[in-house]
This record gives sequence, structure tokens and C-alpha cells, in this order.
Amino acid sequence: MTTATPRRRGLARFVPAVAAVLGLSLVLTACGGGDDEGGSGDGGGDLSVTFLPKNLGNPYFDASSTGGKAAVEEFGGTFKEVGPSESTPDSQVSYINTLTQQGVGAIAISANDPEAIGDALQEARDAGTKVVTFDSDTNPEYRDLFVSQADAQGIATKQVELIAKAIGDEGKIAILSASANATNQNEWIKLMEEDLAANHPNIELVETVYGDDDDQTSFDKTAALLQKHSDLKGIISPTTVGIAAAARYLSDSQYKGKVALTGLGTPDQMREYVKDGTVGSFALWSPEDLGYLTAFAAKALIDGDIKGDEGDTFEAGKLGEYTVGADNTVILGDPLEFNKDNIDDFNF
Ligand code: RAM
Repeated sequence: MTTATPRRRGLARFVPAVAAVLGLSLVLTACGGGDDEGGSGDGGGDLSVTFLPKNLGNPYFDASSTGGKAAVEEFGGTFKEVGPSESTPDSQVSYINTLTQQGVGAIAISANDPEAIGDALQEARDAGTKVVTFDSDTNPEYRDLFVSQADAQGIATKQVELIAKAIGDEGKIAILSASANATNQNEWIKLMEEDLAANHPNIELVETVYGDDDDQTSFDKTAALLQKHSDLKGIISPTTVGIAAAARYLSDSQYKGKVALTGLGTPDQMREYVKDGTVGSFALWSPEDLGYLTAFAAKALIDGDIKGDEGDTFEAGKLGEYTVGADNTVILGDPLEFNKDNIDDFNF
């Protein structure tokens, strides 16, 4: 198993983020294959891979698409990105249907809901399109493979460890999540609740709120939490959009340095809040590597090199060889912790 290697500042292979084109319902970022739409690889399949994130305009998914695009260029396929502006349960359905009609080789999707997009994905697969979930899974029967960013238990434990450290292992905390149906968020929240109950008896989780991976909603939910729970000691936000919005609120409020904040964030969005003392530490993996690995997994499925079964192995370019594990899942690596001592080493 190869572990994630976050992009370090100055590395030549850094690729600027894919620009989000606002105001369009369909965003196409074609590349790599040039005119060779549907160009085939060694296995003779259609190496057109379309990324469908939870929502557009989220720097996390800009980074995963940057990695996906780099991989698709590397193996000579055709890359596209399409997606909704809001991360609601069925907002991805119409995009999946269009891709099915277009007959793309593979859809790489981060699911806003484990079930709501199931029928659409099944139709895509019946028509011959491979379906790879990444970041946030569907129910397993709707996809060929899930590319997971890290072990879910490890992600949950890390965030509980960070908040416990920040508040001296006691006091009231809240969770600011993304959308209420997101598979990844809900799994991490469940595991964090279990960890808190088993190992941190003096920490009380008073409320979980949802900012829908929307900056303003997350900002407003943070304000409401602090107003409602005047003795709140800390907030965990396991979403890059949520933690950045919460940090912005805290940094400009009476709670700065008094209410702890941690969770999952991108170093670029969190840098100023770590430097101004609003946030001590937080965690993430490399979303760019996640997209890169996902694209190579899609290629292996299209080429027929793997079926997505446990024990299948495939090559993922610069990341090396990966093996499919239990539940048709491939794991990128371990999450990383960022703080004032190392945050300037990272640029994503
Ligand atoms: C947001 C999304 C994504 C999650 C990251 C940590 O960008 O909710 O699904 O994995 O945060």
C-alpha cells in the first residue's frame, strides 16, 4: 500500500486548481485526449473519465479534479468535470443521466446521498459505464469500486484526539457537518460519537448542525451554535467548507482563542487562521492524490484489468501499485495533521 504524499510547495508537478466556471449548469474541462474523444487505452476501452463532485466551487473538489485530470492526461484519456452548485441529495441525478446518454467510459463521483443517486448509477452501469465513487460512497451495490481517502475510523479518531487536546479533554463540543445525507460525513460522525462515549467521558457532544458545504450557511450555523451554547468549549468541523467558514467567524469574534476549532480542512484555506491563533491544528489527506488515484482506478476498470474485487491490484502512476481491499474499497493512505509548524510546507 502506498500512502498519500501531500503536494509540497515548489514541487514541479504542482498543477493549478481547475477553475470553477460559475453560472453554468454544466462545466466541461476537457483535456489530455484533445480531439481524441473516447480514445482507447491498452485494454481497448473508452478512456473518457468524468468527475462528478458533490458540488462545484469547493476548493477540495477543485483539487481532486486537478489530480484526476493529471492522471487522465498521463494515460491519454479524456477528462471532464461536471456537477451541481448545491450538494443536495438528488442534485447529481441529471448529470449522471446525461453522462449515461453520452456513454462515457467511467463516472467518478462523490455522493451527496448513499441511495438517492442509486437508480441513475445503476442505469449508467447497465449501459456499460464504470462507476467509481470517491470521497463519499453510495450504498455498495451501486458502484464498481470506492476509492476512500483514508480509513474512516482513523479519520474519526484523529479529529476527536485533536479536539480533546485543544480543550483539555473536558467540556461541551458541537459538530458542524456538511450536508445531512452525505455518506462520508455521517460515517465519521457516528465513529466520533462512539469514540467520545468510550474514551472521553468528560466531553459532551451537545449538538450536530449542517452547513450543507455552503460557506454562508456554515458561517451562520457557527454563529447560531455559539449563541445557543454559551459554555461551548470546541467545534469539530469534518468538512473543508465548514471549518474554513467557522474559522472566519471565530477569528473575528470574542470567541477567538477561547472556543477551539478543529476538523478537516485544506492548508490553503486554513493558513491565516492557524497563523492568527484561531485554530491550533486540523487534519486532511491530499485531495489531489485522491483524484489521481480515482482516475487510475477508473482506467483499470475500463481496461478490464480489475473488476473491483478484493485482492485486485492496479498501477496508479506516480502513487505506485494499489490493492482493492474489503467491500470493494481502495484506501489512499493516512490523514495528516497540520499546525503552525508545518502548514507552510503544503500548498493545496
Ligand atoms: C468537504 C466535503 C468532502 C469532505 C471534505 C473533508 O470538502 O464535504 O466530502 O471529504 O470536506
